Amino acid sequence: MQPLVMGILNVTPDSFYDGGRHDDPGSAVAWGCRLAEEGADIVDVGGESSRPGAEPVPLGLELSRVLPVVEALAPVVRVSIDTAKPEVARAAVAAGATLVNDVSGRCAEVAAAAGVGLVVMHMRGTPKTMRDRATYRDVVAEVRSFLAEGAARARELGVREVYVDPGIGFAKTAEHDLALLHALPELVADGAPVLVGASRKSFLGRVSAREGEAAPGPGDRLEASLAVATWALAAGAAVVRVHDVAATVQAARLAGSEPLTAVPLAAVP
Ligand code: HH2
Repeated sequence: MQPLVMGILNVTPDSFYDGGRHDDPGSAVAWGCRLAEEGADIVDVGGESSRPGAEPVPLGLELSRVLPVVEALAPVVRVSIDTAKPEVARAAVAAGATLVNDVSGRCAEVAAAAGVGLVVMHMRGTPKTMRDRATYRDVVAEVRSFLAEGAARARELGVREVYVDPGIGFAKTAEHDLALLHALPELVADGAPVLVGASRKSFLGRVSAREGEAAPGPGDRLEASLAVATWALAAGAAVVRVHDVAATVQAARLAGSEPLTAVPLAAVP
């Protein structure tokens, strides 16, 4: 199956990369339309940052951030709702979202009741506490069994479209993130379609830092993000969640085409 590109749209003032860029509904909707034009198969709308240390956002505020945007984008492109709160997931689905990106493990019932898809993501604690919980005996085995259980539970509840996501950067060190990416073929072999969200995350700064220099910030992690998206797709991931849709679509056309002779070639003068 052709892999999917999920474009990130954070309607927040404080997301680690796009915070404050689309925090009024008009510019958020315009950016979502642009992501769709660039080739996003799904636009993932979020109203609460889940970066390490982030404070929780009150329910009413999160709803007021995401609902107008979901409603306006749903006729244009497939919309997913990125939330930890079942109430937000329920309202967003009523407004037109057809995929619940459940970063908390609390939204499976909502997806089942509404007949929409679900992303089961691994994390521990909350964004505020998760940095203290990055201790594993065997991170790959523990994440794989967490995701297998979460996917089985979602299917038992009646969710038909279930993605699993190792939760890059969520209660993980850079070493854990790299171990999980390295083990992607094993996670893919477990059977559920895999979603990978590594775009511009902090472990990429660590990976691309030069000896003795400061690690590149989120704005300087595009190349590393494309490398990881390409690796993830070549390893069999079904979805990559990214900030840079146009660039990733280019990479995905090559990485997802087996054989390469199947890459669609445009007619050029
Ligand atoms: N990462 C973030 C948010 N939601 N959802 C899934 N399924 N997988 C992820 O890896 C993932 C996610 C964090 O990235 P971002 O939305 O860019 O930043 P912030 O949480 O600061 O808004």
